[in-house]
Amino acid sequence: MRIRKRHMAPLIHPLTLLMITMLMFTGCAECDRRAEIEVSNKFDILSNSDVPDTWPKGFWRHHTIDDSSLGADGTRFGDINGDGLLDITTPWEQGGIVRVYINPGNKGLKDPWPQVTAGEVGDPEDSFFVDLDGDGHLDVVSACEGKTQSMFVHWAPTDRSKLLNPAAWTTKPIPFNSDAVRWMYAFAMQIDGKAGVDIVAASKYALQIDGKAGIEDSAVLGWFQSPENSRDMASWRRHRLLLGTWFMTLRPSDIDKDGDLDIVTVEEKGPYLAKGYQGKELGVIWYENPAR
Ligand SMILES: [Ca+2]
Ligand SMILES: [Ca+2]
Ligand SMILES: [Ca+2]
Ligand SMILES: [Ca+2]
Repeated sequence: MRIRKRHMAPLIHPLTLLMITMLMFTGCAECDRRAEIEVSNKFDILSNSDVPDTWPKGFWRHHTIDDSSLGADGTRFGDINGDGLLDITTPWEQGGIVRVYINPGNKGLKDPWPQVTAGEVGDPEDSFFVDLDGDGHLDVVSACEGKTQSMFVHWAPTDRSKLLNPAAWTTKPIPFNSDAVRWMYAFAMQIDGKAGVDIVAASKYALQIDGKAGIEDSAVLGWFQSPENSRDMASWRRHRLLLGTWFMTLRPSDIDKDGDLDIVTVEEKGPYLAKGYQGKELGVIWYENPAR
């Protein structure tokens, strides 16, 4: 979401000013709201009408799928309703929601898409589709940074007719016995060849936040091991693979063509380096799967 600084102070009618002044001294909730407005007037979020129809002029035309929340982040595709058209899942980091958008097909493609809030979590940075319990219905996993620092599963309704009903979705955290970390990116991959599909996830360094997570071990690439019953959240286990600094995009790919999936990462050099990681080169990196 782009923001721009306002060029002009808003003109305020004298009566409006009087009302605001009166409200400022009443100590009511509306006062707080007014104060928020005063602060937010410093910035103006671009609305649809502010965005040019095409960019560069006359070329690419923009169509908004959803602009109703804040901080849209790692958008990913999947056909969640089985109609052959790719749908979208997007976490809204500042909005604290994870949404699924149903591709309406050619007729409605240029309008806002039908959508459902699959879950409400803090600071979701990434989300992706995966049928985690193997029931034939794609679920959504979200990875959170900020102060939340958790992974969540948003279990999809088994009744497809309820896909757009937020009450039919169930959000559960994946607990892990370790310091919390600021998760940046995650994807599904069968790691151990056992039980269900597992989750590979990576994070970025974290300063101490509310007494959680030090910088020395918070930037990690690791995986969450699915138990036999993936809905038994308490039985999920996390395994660390290695330390890093600030993992960005992750991709599974058999880079060396030996028959197992390796992991491709992009690692940014943050201001803090994890202990034992000083001097390691950062950039586009692939980690070879030791299975073969
Ligand atoms: Ca679809
Ligand atoms: Ca499922
Ligand atoms: Ca597994
Ligand atoms: Ca390989």
